[in-house]
Amino acid sequence: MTEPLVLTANAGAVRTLSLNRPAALNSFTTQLHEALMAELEAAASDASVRCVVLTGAGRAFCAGQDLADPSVAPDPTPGAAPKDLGHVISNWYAPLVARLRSMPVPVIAAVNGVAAGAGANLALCCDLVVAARSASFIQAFTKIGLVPDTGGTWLLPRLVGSARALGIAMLGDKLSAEEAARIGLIWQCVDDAELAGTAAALASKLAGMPTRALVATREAMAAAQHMDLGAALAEEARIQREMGNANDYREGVEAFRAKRAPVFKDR
Ligand code: T3D
Repeated sequence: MTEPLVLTANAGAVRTLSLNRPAALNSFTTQLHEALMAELEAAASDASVRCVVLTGAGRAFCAGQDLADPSVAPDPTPGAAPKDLGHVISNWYAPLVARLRSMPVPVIAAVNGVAAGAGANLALCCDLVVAARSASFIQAFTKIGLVPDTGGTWLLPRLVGSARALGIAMLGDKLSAEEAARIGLIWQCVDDAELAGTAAALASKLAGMPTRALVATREAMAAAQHMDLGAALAEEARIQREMGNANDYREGVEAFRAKRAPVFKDR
């Protein structure tokens, strides 16, 4: 029997998805895109899931596009027509980013090894990124004559400012997990042996929190990036009105006043 391209595991309300093409460092083929998208859809529509962890099987997180995939790799035959990479991005990577950024639950990237090209930006699209000390992030695009995709042009300057974003993207150098955490590209770098436990603890904590408020926080922060302060304040009022009408807010305040742990159920 062939191994699934995405492994799934459940622990309480946490679903872990592991990219599973270790021999090719979990690089993306069309089939891996299809499998990951299907698992993200399944997690999004399963009310028992309150947090998703994305990681890689084997020694890598994800090496981006599979450059040996004949549907995207340039045809070496003289005079062969170039492949339409715009089509690849519009059909696969852009929908993947949109799916991740609109998940109805928080998503954690547990970066277990190298994250290169689209694999690096796949991780950075997640809400929290925790990486093993031996992991690294490489904006590998310019090395093969491409520009950052999978949200990289949008994410990088927002995460680390345009000076660092341009340095990271233009040079394409390997950035250690430690350095990535130091400059604010990711949330946390931990010792390799602690990655799984740290990601599980973070996921379990998020799964017990008010999911709608967490997701609305992601959305509000993204939306505020292209607003002036006045518009952001108005948007905060609009969202807070919505949160204030939800059961989780009532539960949170009641639990606080009763000095007990809250039990959040909205999703
Ligand atoms: O469709 C489009 O092209 C547009 C979309 C673009 C999105 C992108 O992601 S563009 C960027 C694509 N990714 C890369 O350029 C990264 C290429 N890989 C590397 O630079 C290195 O492999 C790493 C720095 C990631 C890791 O280096 P290292 O020394 O730890 O491992 P390795 O020996 O290079 O790789 C191990 C195996 O994985 C090797 O296979 P082999 O020789 O053992 O059979 C290698 O070929 C394979 N592998 C690694 N990355 C890819 C890959 N195979 C296919 N595609 C890959 N991206």
